[in-house]
Amino acid sequence: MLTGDSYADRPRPRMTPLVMVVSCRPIRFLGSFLQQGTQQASKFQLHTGTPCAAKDYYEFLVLGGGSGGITMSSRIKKKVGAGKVAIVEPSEKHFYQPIWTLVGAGAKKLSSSSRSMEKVIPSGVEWIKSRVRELDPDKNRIRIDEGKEIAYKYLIIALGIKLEFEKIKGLPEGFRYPKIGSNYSLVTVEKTWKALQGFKEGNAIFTFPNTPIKCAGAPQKIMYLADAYLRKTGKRENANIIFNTSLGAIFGVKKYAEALEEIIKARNINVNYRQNLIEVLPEKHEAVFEDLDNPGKTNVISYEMLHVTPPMGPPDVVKDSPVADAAGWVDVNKETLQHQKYPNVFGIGDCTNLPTSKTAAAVAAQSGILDHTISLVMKNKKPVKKYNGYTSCPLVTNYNRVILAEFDYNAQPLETFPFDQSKERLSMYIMKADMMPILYWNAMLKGYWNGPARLRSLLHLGRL
Ligand code: FAD
Ligand code: UQ1
Repeated sequence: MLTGDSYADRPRPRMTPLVMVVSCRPIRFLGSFLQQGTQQASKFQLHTGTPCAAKDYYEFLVLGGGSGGITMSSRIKKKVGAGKVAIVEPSEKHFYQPIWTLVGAGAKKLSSSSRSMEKVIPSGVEWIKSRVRELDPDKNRIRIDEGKEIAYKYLIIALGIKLEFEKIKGLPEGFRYPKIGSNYSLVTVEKTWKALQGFKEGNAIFTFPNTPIKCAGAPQKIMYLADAYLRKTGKRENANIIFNTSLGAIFGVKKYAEALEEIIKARNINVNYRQNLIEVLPEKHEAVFEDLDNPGKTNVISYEMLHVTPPMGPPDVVKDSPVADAAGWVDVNKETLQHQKYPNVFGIGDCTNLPTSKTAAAVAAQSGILDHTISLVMKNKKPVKKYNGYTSCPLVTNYNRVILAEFDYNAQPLETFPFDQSKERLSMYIMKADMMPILYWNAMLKGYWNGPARLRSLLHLGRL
């Protein structure tokens, strides 16, 4: 499972006429779990909630069945009705990734993070159980596995972000050894908890890479939880907790950065800025960091536990296509989410170049905006609703405490609740650990959650 083996690299069978390979029963295929994080590559097949049918054209094609893809397919299906929307997604399971922080700390079970893809795809939306291979927006069509082409009137791209463990020397093979884990992948998240439980004495190292990542708070959330766990089990005195980050600050929003700095001081955590993990030597339990401010200088640190946040980048199929900007992300208007060049193409979530923190909370807010944008574009009108960059990061600082960071494009706090959210609170932990998953599965994925903007207005009425 940890070979980095990819379906893309395998010899392909000769192309078979589509009708010959249509099947309602999913064929399991163990592919590159680790590389893709949430993706399970599978043999090409078409799969729908109701009858299995293959079409060459859909009014709406949604690429990716993650947070953005499922949410948007629910919303679009309500607009245009059954049979007109299809999702292209290879994975048999849909994952609620935000709970992986708590899985890595032993506070939730991994099984609680997933549902079968079939169950989350709305009825009346067809599931094309395949991988997108090529985008051809000039011809309004895409290509999937086996070379099959599908045309569309409107395209929604929600392909997420690509994990790039292989950019660190010694990984992903190094995950075969103990003492190392990563909350960012389905196959390594439980290894974090194993490493934490097995901790005896030495350095516990937590890393942050030199690329954009999803949920930029997650690399430090697991560190605070590890600190709490080691205190609870009487091992904290034997532990030196180190946060080695490529960034130059602990968090991008001043208000929350100041609160986190206090916690770091109080808990005796060592933070080293501008340190980027470049190699893991798992047999020697050593991690090698480059000093980003002193080119050529490296620091080697031995570890008793290592939590890796991998480098990340845009999915290859986006990067190599005309919808990408110079950095490889889907190039969308930052207020309307409509593509900058192709007016019938839209982007949502981690695969876009929206200049905000990549989170499911941001996807929720974006989905409300994109819903409006698409309604107007379908009527040949100009989109008007404007996304303000809302995103949120519940910074878990203990097994019963969260600082709820919420902010906009200008890195200004945009808080929902009428109290100071930079304080660690039990109520915000309960919201993160127990209420958010309910909201996600039952409201957001069904197209009923635009983020907390309305709730914020309501709760702040008393302040006006
Ligand atoms: P995803 O949900 O990742 O979906 C992308 C989908 O595209 C996947 O299903 C994938 O299989 C599919 N796909 C990829 N390539 C192809 C292809 N070629 N063809 C077809 N399908 C493809 N967010 C929060 O709001 N709060 C949090 O507390 C939080 N914590 C997090 C903690 C961790 C450890 C992690 C990993 C993430 C966390 N997030 C959090 C981030 C959140 O999960 C993501 O931002 C969100 O899932 C993004 O949604 P998306 O639709 O853009 O991508
Ligand atoms: C949110 O809307 C959301 O999307 C469902 C999350 O993703 C899991 C979040 O973590 C948070 C915090 C929000 C924001 C919601 C409220 C009620 C503040």
